Amino acid sequence: AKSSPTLPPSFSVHSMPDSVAHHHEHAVGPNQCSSTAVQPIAAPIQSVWSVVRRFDKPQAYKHFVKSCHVVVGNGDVGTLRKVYLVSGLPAVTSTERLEILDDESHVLSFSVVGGEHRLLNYRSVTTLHAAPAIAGGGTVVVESYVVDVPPGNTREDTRVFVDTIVKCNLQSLARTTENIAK
Ligand code: A9S
Repeated sequence: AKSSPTLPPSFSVHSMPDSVAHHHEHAVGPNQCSSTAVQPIAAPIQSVWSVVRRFDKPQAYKHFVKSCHVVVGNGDVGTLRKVYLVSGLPAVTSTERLEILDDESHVLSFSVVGGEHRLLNYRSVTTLHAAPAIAGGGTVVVESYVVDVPPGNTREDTRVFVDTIVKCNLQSLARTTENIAK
């Protein structure tokens, strides 16, 4: 079953071309959950993209990442990275595969394919949208995901947990790229 992304009314899927919007429509299984976060950033789309597109360097803005190294590949689709997480999380490592890298449409997607953590079958899609109305020649970032609900957890708990991480990452991306732009 395909479900429509849930976007705030301020930025709907109708604000993006169909060619991009379809990336945020996930097939959500009965034991999975899915959500979408939107982050406005006061920096040009090329500055934001230059950070997001670096699949080999998620620690540039993801503060839960301690270190990362590429296992296979050179940054193209199919590249595998192994991420080491900071302590204090219910996770140690995560192995992730680059699924989409589109420099023209500003789309990046990765999936979690292994590691020591509880987020099985995690897949996210991040898209960037030029938003000239934002001061600083802005960008709107849309990130959606789908993931299995871990045994013993509710769909709601899982969504809150993952939403919190995704929102932290996007706020950090905003701070990082707004500083680059200055
Ligand atoms: O890295 C991302 O873009 C998004 C998420 C939700 C990452 C989650 C995570 O890396 C932790 C932060 C360590 C939480 C994984 C794969 C598992 C967790 O439990």
